[in-house]
Amino acid sequence: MEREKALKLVKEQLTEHRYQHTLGVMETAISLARHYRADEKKAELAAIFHDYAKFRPKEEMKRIIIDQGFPSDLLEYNPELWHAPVGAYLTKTEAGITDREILDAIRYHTSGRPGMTLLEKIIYLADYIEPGRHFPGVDEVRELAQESLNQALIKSLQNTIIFLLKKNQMVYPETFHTYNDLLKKQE
Ligand code: DGI
Ligand code: FE
Ligand code: FE
Ligand code: FE
Repeated sequence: MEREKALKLVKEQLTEHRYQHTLGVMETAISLARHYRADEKKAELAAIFHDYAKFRPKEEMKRIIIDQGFPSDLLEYNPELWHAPVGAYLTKTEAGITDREILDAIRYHTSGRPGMTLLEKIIYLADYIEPGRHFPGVDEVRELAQESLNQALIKSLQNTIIFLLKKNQMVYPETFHTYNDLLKKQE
């Protein structure tokens, strides 16, 4: 699918703010893909669709998670986690994108997963460091991302886990599993 068509489909689903974020993720993902020799076209499409489901009603997301057999424990954790697998599903059914690597990069862009692919890592990080993001620690992750995708990912997962702990929020176990998996692979 061409960039213009993909952007048009996504724009209809998002607020202007979230659309601008999506453009930032797209540019960042393409640049990381070039840097780390991943497929730039897949990075572009995964980035464009990564937040496709962000504003779907909770009831609709819940139904899709149940009907499509996504892990039902997701429903016990923060609803912020739901738009990732639901986004992968809707990108397939509504936008007609069938590429497994693209759909998995969308699916795992919030929680991560152990054994993340190169494309999954790129989308996860691009989402975290795109130019519109301004939270504490983001510049450090931007710098790390130029040197090592894994080190940047480890730092961003640490930041996210600490952020959730400080807000007294639960942490989805997959986020810990992703973190542990990357640490294990350091040496
Ligand atoms: O959709 P975005 O805002 O662009 O970013 P995202 O899909 O990475 O969502 C991140 C939000 O999800 C962030 O505000 C923290 C929240 N969240 C809630 N529970 C968890 C979680 N993020 C992770 N990684 N793990 C959780 O358990
Ligand atoms: Fe998201
Ligand atoms: Fe993220
Ligand atoms: Fe996002």
